[in-house]
Amino acid sequence: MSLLERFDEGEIRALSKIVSLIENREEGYEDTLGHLYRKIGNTVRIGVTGPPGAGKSTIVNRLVHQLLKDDKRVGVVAVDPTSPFTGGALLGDRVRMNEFPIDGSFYFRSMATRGEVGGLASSTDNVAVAYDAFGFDVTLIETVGVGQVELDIIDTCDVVVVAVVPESGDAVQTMKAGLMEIADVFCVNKSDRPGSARIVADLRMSLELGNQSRDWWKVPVVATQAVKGENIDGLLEKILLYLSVARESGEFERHRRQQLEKKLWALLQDQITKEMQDKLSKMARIDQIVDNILNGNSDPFSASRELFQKWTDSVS
Ligand SMILES: Nc1nc2c(ncn2[C@@H]2O[C@H](COP(=O)(O)OP(=O)(O)OP(=O)(O)O)[C@@H](O)[C@H]2O)c(=O)[nH]1
Ligand SMILES: [Mg+2]
Repeated sequence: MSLLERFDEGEIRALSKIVSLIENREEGYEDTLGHLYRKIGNTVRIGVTGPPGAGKSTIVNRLVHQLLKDDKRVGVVAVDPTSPFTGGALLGDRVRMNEFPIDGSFYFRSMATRGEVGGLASSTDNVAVAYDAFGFDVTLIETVGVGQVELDIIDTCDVVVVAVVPESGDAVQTMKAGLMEIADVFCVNKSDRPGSARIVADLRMSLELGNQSRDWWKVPVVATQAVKGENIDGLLEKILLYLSVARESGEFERHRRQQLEKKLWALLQDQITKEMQDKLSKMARIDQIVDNILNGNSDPFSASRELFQKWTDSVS
């Protein structure tokens, strides 16, 4: 049987191989994805983001348990900013994820960012496509939001959970970190810690006062103690509520269309850039152009305009 046939049969090792193929962009991965794209659309993607150590992995772990209990098939992608081989937190994740079944109802993959931010978003999205084609009901994506959100989680997920802890500071700091505008559901984790009730109230008030950009959804703030599994059902309830309200309002569909359109443009842009560079580096002496700029005889703006003209002339 071919790899794709085994994948279609629901063999987890085939999924694992395909995910590696996609992640490493091995030859032929685009054709494989093209094939997978024909049968997707049934998986909901839940993103969990927030500052380091907020408890994202613990929350994801608990959500997986809950979803498996509800007879859902679940895939997880954890995007870790460190290498998979040295990241301590990541090894921790691995161990904890080992407690799950290997009967095809669960799969976990972690991906290292290794600094390559741009490519990561599309790799994560592509892996989620494989999960979808494999038949998971839910894909959970964990990513760290440090200062600014590294992976554009909104472009990859249907719903975004932002996890914060009492130690992350108040609503103003959350806003500064850019987490306020991306949250569909807020989760204040480590509710056993002092200051938890205060940050919940603080976030609720800020959300109330801030101009909520959506008239169809009021961002809820849920307090959890993930390490004990406390109120994870409450969190899941709000996530599912968001998804059903989004579907009813048409926002779900609109968002997915927007994601696809963005992906299409990004792919096209990659292709154009590559082709343009290939062509222009044959047609023009880039090193000489750089020399001219350095010598004060040209500037990057006019040089790029001239190069662009050269390229458009060559393709017309
Ligand atoms: N006290 C307390 N500790 C918690 C809770 N949830 C998670 N933790 C602990 O917080 C630490 C960090 O949890 P993780 O789930 O690894 O956090 P994370 O956000 O995934 O961390 P990174 O992926 O490294 O950013 C672990 O030691 C957890 O056991 C909680 O509700 N209360
Ligand atoms: Mg984690």
